[in-house]
Amino acid sequence: MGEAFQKRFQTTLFPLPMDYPALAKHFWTHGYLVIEDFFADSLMDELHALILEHFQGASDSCLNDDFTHRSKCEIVPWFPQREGVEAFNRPDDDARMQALTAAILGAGWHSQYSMVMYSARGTNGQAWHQDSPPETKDDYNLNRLIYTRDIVPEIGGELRLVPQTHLGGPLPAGDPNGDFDGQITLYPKKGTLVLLHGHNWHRVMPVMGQYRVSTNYRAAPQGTPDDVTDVCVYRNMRYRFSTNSVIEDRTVEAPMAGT
Ligand SMILES: O=C(O)CCC(=O)C(=O)O
Ligand SMILES: [Fe+2]
Repeated sequence: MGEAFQKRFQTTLFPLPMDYPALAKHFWTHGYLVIEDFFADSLMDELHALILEHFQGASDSCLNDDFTHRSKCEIVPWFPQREGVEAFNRPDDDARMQALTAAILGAGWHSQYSMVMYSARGTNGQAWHQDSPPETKDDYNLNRLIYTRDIVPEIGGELRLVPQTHLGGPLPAGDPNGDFDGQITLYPKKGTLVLLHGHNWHRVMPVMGQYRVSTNYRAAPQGTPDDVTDVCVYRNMRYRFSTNSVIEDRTVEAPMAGT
């Protein structure tokens, strides 16, 4: 695939009917896929209002302080479908979303959960990570990320990723936020759908203005364990959420000055 074609493909507004096999091929080549204007503004506004209502005034993290400190992750999650907030079923039930997911994950795929992620002003976003260990190659999640408001440079919270890293191994140990050759930065707009392989190296940039919100409809192929994302790989550790524990310390000693 030529460079110009790739660029166009990543940002084009896909007309209906979508070419699901071509989109799935693009996803499996690059480890991600961006489709602008996938969801109507009216649905985005409705979900956004519910998100703001939920987070109004409160942004206490359910993540413990040690985790927040070590992982450089300052995002507050909310699982609206678990609380019966029905409007959040609509993206999940969308026929195009389901067809696209099936084209990527194959028959028998399933939705895992939807998770709204809220980052307050002045927070760090998320350091580089893989949502699950890449060594078990066939166990992975698909992030189906929806943005109810534009991600813009003035606010921050850009999604940064390294294409094709879903095909390789673990993130190298090192600076949790250090740059990589070949990294790209996405600015998803209101209504954009970003599909991202859980083994792809990705991070969320710091949030400078107001707040930042994304909603992740996670899905997985048939046979994937429900706890596939229990262990997250960072550049300084592997962390198990169910036990709130660091299962591998990957801290790299900074070289001594003058050596
Ligand atoms: O909020 C985003 O843009 C990406 C968050 C993320 O890393 C994830 O949902 O796995
Ligand atoms: Fe992630």
